[in-house]
Amino acid sequence: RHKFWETQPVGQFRDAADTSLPDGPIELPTPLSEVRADPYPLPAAFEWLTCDLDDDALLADLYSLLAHNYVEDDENMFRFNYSPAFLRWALKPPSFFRAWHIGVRAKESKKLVAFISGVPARIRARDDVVRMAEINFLCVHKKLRSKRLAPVLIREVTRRVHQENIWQAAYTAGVVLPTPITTCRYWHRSLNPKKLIDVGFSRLGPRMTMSRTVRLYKLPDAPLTPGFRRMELRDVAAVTRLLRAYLAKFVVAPDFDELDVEHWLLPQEDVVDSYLVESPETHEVTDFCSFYTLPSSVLNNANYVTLKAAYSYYNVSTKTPLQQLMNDALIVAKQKNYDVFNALDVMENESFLKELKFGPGDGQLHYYLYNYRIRNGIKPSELGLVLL
Ligand code: MYA
Ligand code: JJ1
Repeated sequence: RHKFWETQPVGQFRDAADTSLPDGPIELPTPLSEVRADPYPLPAAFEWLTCDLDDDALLADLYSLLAHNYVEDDENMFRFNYSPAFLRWALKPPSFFRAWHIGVRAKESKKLVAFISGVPARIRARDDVVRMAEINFLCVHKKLRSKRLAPVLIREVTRRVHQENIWQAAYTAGVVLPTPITTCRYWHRSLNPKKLIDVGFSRLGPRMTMSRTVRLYKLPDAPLTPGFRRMELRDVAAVTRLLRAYLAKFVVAPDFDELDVEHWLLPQEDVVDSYLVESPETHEVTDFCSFYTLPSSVLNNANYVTLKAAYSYYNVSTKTPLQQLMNDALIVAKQKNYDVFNALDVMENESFLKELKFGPGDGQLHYYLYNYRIRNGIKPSELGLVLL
């Protein structure tokens, strides 16, 4: 059934019943001298390209490949439209490897036709902090689909990760592969219901009019919690402490240090936004919330070309109730003109989704680890990891 995935060190569907297999690496590292030294062969018309994302022309080519060929919903009405600034942020975290930004070009035209990337991360699974690659942005041009190029890209990124003496990876996909550690659902909170209905993202509920719907989703003009403000560079240490203590509660979560927090959570216009609550009395940072910006292209609509979506990222509440904190996140997203606020049912998100008028989407997101077994998997609420 899975000619490629059957050959890989991932949980196989047939092992699901075998409770004797231990948690942890599926196969041991091999000596670096045994890691294949040269790139896997590509069909003759194509060549590998290690991408320099500081090169604006190359970044524009990557942006365009993804904008036209990356992930769509099941009815092909919307397609993710990651911005160039977002791609640079996502692919250049602390200690990134340029060799893990892997393109495939047509030899003759030099056109970028496929891509896959990895970035380094420390991810904790139960008590074990593991150096991993986070694999993302796997894309093959629509005209080159179903030619088994994806397995070549995956083998090549694996080889380059192994060259750095890293033997595990984490990734997400909308498709079912062997074998998810957990399956999450997307939830959506309308901020601009009229536009969402006009583009077919949502529908008018039964016995609802447009004006009742607009009223239903109305939000205050400004955040309600005293001391709620944007995160700044001076907050990195306090946010790192909050986040580390919080993520310790989950079975699988990133192990963030201050450099990671500065990169992944310090606000960048139209890329990532973070807010916190600073106690007006003690000036202590007690709560934190964040979202990233990922618009989608609206395919085939006469009135609109893009949908501006915010995606819930990492949130920590110690004093402000999580529901109140996320309501303030919705308010700032509305102020900033987002059309919809999306969240997965990971971490403690279930505790506010229904109350804050999120509704379940038609999309699922499966989480995977490569060469690391977690027997029986975990629940979405046990997952403390959000990939972009
Ligand atoms: S998920 C986002 C993936 N991208 C898209 O969905 C964009 C639109 N689609 C495309 O560009 C193509 O359809 C892709 C497949 C490129 C997805 N993850 O070349 P093929 C398997 C893993 O003939 P194509 C993300 O970025 C499929 O089961 N495998 O197919 C995370 C089959 O294998 P098998 C996938 O449609 C990526 C084989 O590929 C996926 O032309 C994590 C068919 O190849 C998928 N999303 O191209 C990658 N889709 O026969 C794994 C299909 O066995 C990383 N396939 O069923 C693993 C860790 C590596 C590092 C390890 C380090 C230690
Ligand atoms: O956005 C998604 N679905 C939307 C649009 C559906 C359009 C028709 N298919 C959706 N809308 C309903 C919203 C409604 C608002 C009011 C309250 C009730 C709900 O459900 C879905 C997620 O739900 N997105 C996708 O399908 C995109 C792909 C998701 C897989 C992602 C793979 C990621 C790659 C990893 O790096």
